[in-house]
Amino acid sequence: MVDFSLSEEQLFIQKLARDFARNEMAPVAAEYDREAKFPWPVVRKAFEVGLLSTIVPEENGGAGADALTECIIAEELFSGCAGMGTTILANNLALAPIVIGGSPEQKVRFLQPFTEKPILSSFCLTEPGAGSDAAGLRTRAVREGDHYILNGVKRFITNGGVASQYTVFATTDPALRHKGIIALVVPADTPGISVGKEEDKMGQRASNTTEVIFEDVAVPVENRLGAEGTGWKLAMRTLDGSRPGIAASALGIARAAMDAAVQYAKERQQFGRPLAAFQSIQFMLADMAIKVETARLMVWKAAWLRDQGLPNNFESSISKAYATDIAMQVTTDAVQIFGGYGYTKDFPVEKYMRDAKLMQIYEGANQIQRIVISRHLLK
Ligand code: COS
Repeated sequence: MVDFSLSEEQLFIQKLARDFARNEMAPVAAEYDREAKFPWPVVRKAFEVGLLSTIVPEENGGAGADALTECIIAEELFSGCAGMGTTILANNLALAPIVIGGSPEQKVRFLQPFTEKPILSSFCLTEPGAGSDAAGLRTRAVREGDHYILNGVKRFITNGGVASQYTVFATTDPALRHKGIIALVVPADTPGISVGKEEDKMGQRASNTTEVIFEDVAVPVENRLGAEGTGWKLAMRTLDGSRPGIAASALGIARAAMDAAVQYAKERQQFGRPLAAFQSIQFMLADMAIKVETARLMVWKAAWLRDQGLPNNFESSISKAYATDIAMQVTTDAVQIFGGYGYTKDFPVEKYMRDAKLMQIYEGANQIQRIVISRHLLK
């Protein structure tokens, strides 16, 4: 049986997130983007209405949102502002390894605080020399008694400069590649941690992207998630879970761009008729709808599999590559329909286009998704 209907709870949260995006994010999105300002007021409001850290399980005081609900929230938030959406959703990415691999005691310690106050967390995997080749990471964790001494640099870390807690992937022995990787939960006020360069980005400028530097940081062994050597699989399982959410986020940007283009095509008059009366424009709008609707089907399938406890690595990567690619196409076409006005900052479509670009790059570049997909076909 296939069922596309949402539960009452999902419909409620969809409306909540849609209203939040419309009322709290979209009206200030251009300002935060222009000034690359961090959206603390929006983060606090998101916490108040229950849209922050939604991944925290109910037994730890959270909403315990499943993968499909996360996707529904992501689509709505990103239709309001992708930079703010990334800020909010990066929290779930950073907390996911704890939800998946943490002990009951670790869940209380490291998840519960996120249900009590509006604080942020970062997923620290990427490094200057290890982006797509994540297993080549070099951040070193050397065991000394009941602590690991952590040394290394993480780069392109969302919420890096504003987080209270980091989920850090490090290696006990680089020669072991993925088998040497461990996951550590590290409070941001641990001595030896500093925030490095903040990126000045093309899009998603309301989000905070920085280096995080670890210099002789002593982390208790009890902060390790799972056994030694299991950190890599935890990272991969986390990404299988989060990539449909990224796909849904891209879908939110694409939908917002399509809605703006439809509206503009009905209003803008040329040659004595609205743009929408020209078949060339109608076909562009139709192609946008085809892409948005088919992307949502793939997103929901990838999330549904996850919620059934079924493998979704293949579908997760397809959803991520497809939805983020169509977001780039749809936003580019939206700019085209707006013409010269679309290229100005007087209308939101140029921002959608800039924001969409990052979706094809982060959380596994789309080339990486195609590696994953083709490995499934060829194995
Ligand atoms: N779930 C569980 N295990 C997985 C897995 C998954 N989704 N994907 C891979 N593995 C396992 C493999 O089965 C293999 O295990 P064994 O050693 O037991 O056989 C191990 O992990 C290594 O896998 P593989 O050989 O495929 O590793 P590669 O170094 O070739 O890398 C990719 C695989 C490219 C998929 C990985 O490096 C990747 O996802 N890179 C992108 C990283 C990323 O998304 N960065 C963004 C950070 S968050 S913004």
